[in-house]
Amino acid sequence: KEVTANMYRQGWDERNGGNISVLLTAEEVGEFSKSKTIRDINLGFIADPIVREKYFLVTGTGKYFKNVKKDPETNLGLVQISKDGKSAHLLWGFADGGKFTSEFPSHIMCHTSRLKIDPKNKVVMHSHPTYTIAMGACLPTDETVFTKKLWISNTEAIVVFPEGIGVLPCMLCGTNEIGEATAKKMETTRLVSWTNHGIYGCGHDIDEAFGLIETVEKTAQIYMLSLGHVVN
Ligand code: 2HA
Ligand code: ZN
Repeated sequence: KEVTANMYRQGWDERNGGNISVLLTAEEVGEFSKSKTIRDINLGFIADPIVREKYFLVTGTGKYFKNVKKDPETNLGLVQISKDGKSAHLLWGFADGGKFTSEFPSHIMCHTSRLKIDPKNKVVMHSHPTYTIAMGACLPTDETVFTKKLWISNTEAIVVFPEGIGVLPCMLCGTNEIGEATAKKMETTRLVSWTNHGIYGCGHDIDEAFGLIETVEKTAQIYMLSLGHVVN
């Protein structure tokens, strides 16, 4: 609730922009792990065995970050991925009959990639930070170029994301294809820029995912304010 409100206040998540998913343990889910399934929601892809039967708290499709705090039960949902990886059991939330974000394929595929190399990964976060999108629009879709421009604009950048940032060209969002491409990049980096759209970040907790995106955005702001003419 706090992070969606904060991201909205930053101006990164206009209207229904942005989405977040958090992997929860059975202990964290508590009594809800025994809840009867409210309904099953088709995933539209087959989830990898590593995320099957796992619980995710996720933002809803068409829902606004600014509204999560005042009405979490409508704007968020708690789901458990089915045993066969084809659907998600809704255990709580999406109270108006809604469903998870259109970017859920990307989220689940990114969780899959990260869990395979980092079992502590819990959070996947997607947002539309203004300067990050502007900077990506001014550069070739080349992750070495993007990464180096960020690193030379702000010394914090290389400290916070020494593995660099992945870059995808402008692609149709909400599809399995962009999910697969993002998840592939997430095998080597915790950050992926979607050219002309936004960014993905992940981490062990909400602070780590948010902090990565926040650092990229601050650095992109510096880059854009210096008109890309960083010479020192
Ligand atoms: O949820 O951000 O990428 C709306 C979006 C689509
Ligand atoms: Zn988006």
